[in-house]
Amino acid sequence: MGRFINLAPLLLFSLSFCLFPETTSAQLRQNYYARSCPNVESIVRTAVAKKFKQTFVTVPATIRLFFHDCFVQGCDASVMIASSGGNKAEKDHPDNLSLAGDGFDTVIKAKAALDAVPSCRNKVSCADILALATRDVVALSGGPSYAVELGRLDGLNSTAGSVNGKLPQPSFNLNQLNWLFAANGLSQKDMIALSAAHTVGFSHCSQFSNRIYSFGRQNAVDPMMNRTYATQLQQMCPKNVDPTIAVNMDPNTPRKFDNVYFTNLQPRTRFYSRT
Ligand code: HEM
Ligand SMILES: *[C@@H]1O[C@H](CO)[C@@H](O)[C@H](O)[C@H]1NC(C)=O
Ligand SMILES: *[C@@H]1O[C@H](CO)[C@@H](O)[C@H](O)[C@H]1NC(C)=O
Ligand SMILES: CC(=O)N[C@H]1CO[C@H](CO)[C@@H](O)[C@@H]1O
Repeated sequence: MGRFINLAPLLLFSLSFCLFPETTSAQLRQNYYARSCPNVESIVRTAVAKKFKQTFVTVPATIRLFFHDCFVQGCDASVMIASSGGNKAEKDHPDNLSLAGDGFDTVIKAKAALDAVPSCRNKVSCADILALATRDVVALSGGPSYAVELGRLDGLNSTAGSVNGKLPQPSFNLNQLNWLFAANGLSQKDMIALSAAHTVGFSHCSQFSNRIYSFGRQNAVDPMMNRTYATQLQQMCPKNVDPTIAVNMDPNTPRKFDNVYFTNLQPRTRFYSRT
């Protein structure tokens, strides 16, 4: 991976913009590895499918890893760099504490499969592997498939400090979410669509317990919340639950990449009293 330098333009779901306008930007394209590693897509897909059979966690873990990688210095796989000596890398920032190991393992396994093919050895960036693997886990769990443009270069630089302020917090309001996504070239519509990823995977109860137990002055359920969903969350996350407990964000179809996460969120009433 040493030959890849982090000067590539950031690309997330084919919305690209230039982080370093002073450098010439390489254009990503679907057939980037046509000569060096023509079977890159099938090799990655086979490795990801094998990992998926071992554990479903592969799906949410890979998707979230891609998201966290892309929002910090672009999609350069720098989230995977290990800390060395006193240098804490991105993955050691508190916001990464809950990144599941299976996402890292998915990329490592796919890279090993590529490196086992002589012509592909050390040719494909981990950033591209992560982008392909994310597409593949979405499709494997029943979501849509899509073409992925390639040619990302791996970053060599990863610091825990670089994560500060780059990832959205569950406490963020709409303006804060819009602002953070806009900083990545993404619209409010993109932000909402991408949040659909929460149709798979876990959240620790502590991330949202205020919404189901101690919202506002009434110490009650957030009145905006879908009652059915709030009740399901309360059942899975009793009051004063062990903070290490994590629950399915979509309790209805936790292993399907579908739109049920959005259905779950539909509010009780069309008339909001809050502003
Ligand atoms: C819109 C702003 C977002 C916020 C505030 C947010 C917040 C969170 C939180 C609090 C968790 C639970 C972490 C834990 O307790 O362990 C989580 C999990 C997750 N997030 Fe997001 N997220 C956002 C956007 C996204 C986006 C854009 C994606 C990907 C496209 C994504 C993918 C995931 C996945 C797949 C999980 C489950 C991870 C697992 O089970 O291992 N999130 N998110
Ligand atoms: C890594 O990034 C940090 C912060 O962005 C910067 O101060 C440092 O010089 C970079 N190191 C290398 C080797 O590029
Ligand atoms: C609330 O969530 C449930 C479960 O996903 C869903 O069936 C329902 O349509 C949602 N909306 C309302 C208004 O209850
Ligand atoms: C998956 C992973 O590497 N998680 C790390 C996130 O940061 C914490 C704190 O440094 C590490 O202990 C985890 O291993």
